[in-house]
Amino acid sequence: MFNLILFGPPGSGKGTQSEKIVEKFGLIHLSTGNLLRQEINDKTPLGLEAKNFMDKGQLVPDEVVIGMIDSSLDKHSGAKGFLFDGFPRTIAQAEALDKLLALKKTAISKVLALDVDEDELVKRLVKRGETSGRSDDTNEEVIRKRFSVYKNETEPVAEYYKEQGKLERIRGVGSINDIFDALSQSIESEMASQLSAAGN
Ligand code: B4P
Repeated sequence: MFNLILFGPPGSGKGTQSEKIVEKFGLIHLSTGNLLRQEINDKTPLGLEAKNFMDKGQLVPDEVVIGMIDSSLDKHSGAKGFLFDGFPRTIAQAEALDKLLALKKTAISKVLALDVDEDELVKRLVKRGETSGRSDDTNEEVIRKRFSVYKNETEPVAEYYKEQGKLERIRGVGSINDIFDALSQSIESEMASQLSAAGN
């Protein structure tokens, strides 16, 4: 299996690039942000709980998102691989993901981190807020809160995967297609080395 994490701060383009990656490489797209927004739209108890955290720019509790990922992995047991978008966002989530994948006799193949500076991110999110109807994008204070949560709780996850030798940083500024080309090259080279390792 080929399991990829697309990592980066809020608004770095994870959702945008994920759609193109899953189409090209045939991976199953697991976006915890999308899964949570679906629960909110469906007005489920989980969605109502999650909305309280998301509207304040805070992370939803680990056990909630880990449970969602666990059941999504089970739903797609025949998949050739997964693209994790916006997950893991804490060290506890990263450790839980490693355990869930080990149970399925697989592991994370690669972590691609999109690097974008904060001023560009705020610009993108405020612009998206004008049309998306996402309540976490309309207030600059909430957006800034999401960055501070990212720095404190999520950025250490990059170090976790760096220690495993799986992290690669890609510049996330420029045209969407140029960034996609850089991501694709890295995925193709990792897939090739996974195949050659399997052949040895
Ligand atoms: P997410 O849904 O993951 O969203 P995001 O981080 O805000 O955005 P993303 O990086 O996907 O940006 P996008 O491509 O859309 O999280 C939302 C909230 O859910 C979190 O704050 C948290 O509360 C909760 N949550 C989610 N997962 C969780 C977890 N694992 N644990 C706990 N809580 C969790 O791009 C943004 C904008 O930029 C778009 O408008 C796009 O058009 C534009 N854009 C993209 N690429 C561009 C480019 N190259 N140039 C110019 N603009 C570009």
